[in-house]
Amino acid sequence: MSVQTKEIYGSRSASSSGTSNDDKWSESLQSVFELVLESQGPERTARLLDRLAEKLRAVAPGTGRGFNTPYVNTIPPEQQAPFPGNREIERRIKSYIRWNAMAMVVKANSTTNVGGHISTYASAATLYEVAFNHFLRGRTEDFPGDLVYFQGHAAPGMYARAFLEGRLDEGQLQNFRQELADGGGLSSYPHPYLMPEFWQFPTVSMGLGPILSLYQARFNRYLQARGLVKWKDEPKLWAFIGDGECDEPETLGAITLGARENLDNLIWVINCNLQRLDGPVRGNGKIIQELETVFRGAGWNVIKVIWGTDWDDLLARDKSGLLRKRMEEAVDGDYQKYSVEHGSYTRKHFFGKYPELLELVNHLTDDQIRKLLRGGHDARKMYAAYKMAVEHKGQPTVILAKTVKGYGLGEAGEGRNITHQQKKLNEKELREFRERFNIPISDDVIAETPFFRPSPDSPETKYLLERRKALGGFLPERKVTAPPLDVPKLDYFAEFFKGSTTEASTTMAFVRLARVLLRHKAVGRQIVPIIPDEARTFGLDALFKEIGIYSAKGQLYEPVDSKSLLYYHEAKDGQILEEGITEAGSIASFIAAGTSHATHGVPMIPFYIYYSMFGPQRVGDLFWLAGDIRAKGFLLAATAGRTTLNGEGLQHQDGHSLLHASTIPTLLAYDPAFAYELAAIVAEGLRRMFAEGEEILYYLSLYNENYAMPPMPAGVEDGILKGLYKFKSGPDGKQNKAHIFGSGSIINSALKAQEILAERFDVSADVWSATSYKLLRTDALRCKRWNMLHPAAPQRKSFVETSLAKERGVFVAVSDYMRLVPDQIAPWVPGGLMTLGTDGFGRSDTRARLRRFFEIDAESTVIATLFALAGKGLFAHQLVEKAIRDLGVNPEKVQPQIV
Ligand SMILES: Cc1ncc(C[n+]2csc(CCOP(=O)(O)OP(=O)(O)O)c2C)c(N)n1
Ligand SMILES: [Mg+2]
Repeated sequence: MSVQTKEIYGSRSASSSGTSNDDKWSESLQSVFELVLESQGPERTARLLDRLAEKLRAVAPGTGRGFNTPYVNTIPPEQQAPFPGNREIERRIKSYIRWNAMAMVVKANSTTNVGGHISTYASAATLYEVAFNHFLRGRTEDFPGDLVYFQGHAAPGMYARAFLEGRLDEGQLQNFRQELADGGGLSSYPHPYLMPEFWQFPTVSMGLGPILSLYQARFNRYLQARGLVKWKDEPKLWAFIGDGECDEPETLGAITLGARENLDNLIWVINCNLQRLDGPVRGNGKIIQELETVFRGAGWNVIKVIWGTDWDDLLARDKSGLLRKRMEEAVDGDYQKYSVEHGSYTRKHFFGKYPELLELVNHLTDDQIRKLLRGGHDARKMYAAYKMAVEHKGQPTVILAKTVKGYGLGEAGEGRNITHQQKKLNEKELREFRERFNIPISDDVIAETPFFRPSPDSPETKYLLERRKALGGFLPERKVTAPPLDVPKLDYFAEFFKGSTTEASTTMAFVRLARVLLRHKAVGRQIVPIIPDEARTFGLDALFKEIGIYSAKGQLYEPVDSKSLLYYHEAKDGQILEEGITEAGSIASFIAAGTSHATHGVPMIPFYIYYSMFGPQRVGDLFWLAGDIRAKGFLLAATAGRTTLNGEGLQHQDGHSLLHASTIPTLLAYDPAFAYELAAIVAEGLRRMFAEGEEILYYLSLYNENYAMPPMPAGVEDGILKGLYKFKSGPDGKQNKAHIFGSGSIINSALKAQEILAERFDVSADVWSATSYKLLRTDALRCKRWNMLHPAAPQRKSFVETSLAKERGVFVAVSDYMRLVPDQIAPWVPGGLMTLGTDGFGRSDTRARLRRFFEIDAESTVIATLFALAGKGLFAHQLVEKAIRDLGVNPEKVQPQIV
């Protein structure tokens, strides 16, 4: 620093503290900056500034502003696209929707306690209405429509709009959250399972909508890259998200995918009303600034819409920068307070901190100060942001729109901490709401909160319908248009029915099956193999080379293993979705592929193969959602079984995911033992889902234990599909009879026990393969219920009852899963069912030791069978005790299940 500059600006230490010195520095830098900007243009200037910032960091590492921009709108007024709509009419339409959305909830809760939300939509109405009137495109002949993820708790707003559009009637609105009422009602939230022609995407479990939208945006690119769809225009994906919802790991955890894959078809609109359910999202900070950092860091285009038009003038006159400074200083807790207080409070506490700011707002009354709009309530600001978002290239866009939660509710909830839960308004509050939004409802009926729909020839209805027509049609709407597929018949899988003496696991059988299917001319191209970084574990790496790994960028590098036959092959038209280590992302891809029949009219067949332990246990809510969204496809729970996956220990060994999976109503859970069972189930799944169009899911456990795969016995197909069939009868002429149900690779314990029982204990045991306890139980429950409700009619018998009716002796079940799995059918087994299973935490050890530890090996199965016989008085208890000793089982050993 020269002596002269030191004189002007003061010494280093003095200048670092004083504001006026800062101003001087700022002015002088500003003039240089303007010169550079004018002569060099914005891009070059940005580069030069970056270089300077780099120099600064060389002296003081870690300095700099990072990823934040000032707390003002990203789009300055002079760059704001003009609003093309009729603001007055749009405002009226929005007001009517606001009213009806509120009325639905208030009405429902005047006679019931079914709940509902008013304040979420109240804060988001402008975000939705500008989008509906100007951006969201419906489905047409050659365009699948934009895909919109509506924030779950804003559902009343979507119903209220559909009412104005004439798509829903008053009776349906009346029955909001009363789906079982006469004439039907409306589901609480977006559930395609419950309203299959209306909702496309379930969103209400926070975080799931956002992650689905990301992987769906990528899946849209995948379909295009593989030539499976040809669209006139590329659909956009819009996800409306809560600011509180951003605390969910599923919301933010995968956003880098958006930038990595240049998903400029994706737009997130985060409604930053600064509140969640209990209170402020970030009372002591600023959620918009925090999210900006995260998204900019992740490579997204960020558009902040913080201030409404009223603030433009104030900011333009803020020459000193003090207003910006004040905006920056105030935390969200302050802003929330300003939204509930009178204008005088904001004048005193916000502007009043600096005398210059008080002067800036001298011309405004307190009421005008109170009404200074936030950006998310200003249609002009939102329009400009959406326009910039849809035109942005190369990156996904996130719009951070600042709003007030419960906007318009006044003292009934606006900006208050209780607002999320508010579902009742008294008459005074209803009148205020009506006045504020100018709803033509008279005093004498207002207490009944009647719905209001302008007549079909009113300017509002005409305008609204014309806008939707111009944009291609109504939204949301779900339509299944996919054609049936000519799926392979059973004979296509002949090789699996023959059996093989070469030892193989069911996982290996599946890999073989996948390769055979990939070659099939009608379904091969539709198959989507999805893997979260475990292809090598499952032996699927052979597919890398054959069908390629999808990558939007192709392969920009020479793979390290390029010389090998099975090299890691990424390609623009690759078929595999290799997701990396993300089970949430992988199942999101599964859901995108498994709903393609409805979303795009293109049937796709996802095969998602993963570590069974990291299935529904890890991301159960997404599995559940797969049922709600009516996804189809195959879920392959590999490395199944608490003891079959040996060595790995407690956190890997799965002995319960079949139970998690069984909870999903549309899911068929199978635990097959042999290659032919697998083939029969997959063939049937293909038929039901892709030829018949059933919206169901198949869940199959796959094991990694090798053994000879037997040929399929005659006439067992039906039993395989229904859940139980006799695989191998015991020898004739024995004193006692028993039946052992085995599943998965543990059927081998049953088979070995069969030999021991015959040779050493004079027991003939039939071995059955139990492929699905869930299906057996569901069928049995169905019969039981029918019988109960038709007590005088001839009583029905379930499949399991019919199958076992003629069998005598005792019944034992053994599997690599918890006892609860076979216990499901115990009530229908003659004389009861003795179950063995892997209850308790896993251990690292060999299969043999693990199976003894969990008491599911052959010896333990023999003991259980003898004990069951003893229980019926068919075998002496002393002899069971002797057998325990002879078989080398320690009766005092540790019990795996401890509580
Ligand atoms: C996974 C999950 N956890 C909790 C809830 C319950 N819940 C519903 S809405 C809500 C608050 C939402 O706040 P925010 O995302 O900010 O949305 P806003 O209503 O403010 O727009 C909570 C906690 C839920 N729906 N999903
Ligand atoms: Mg919120």
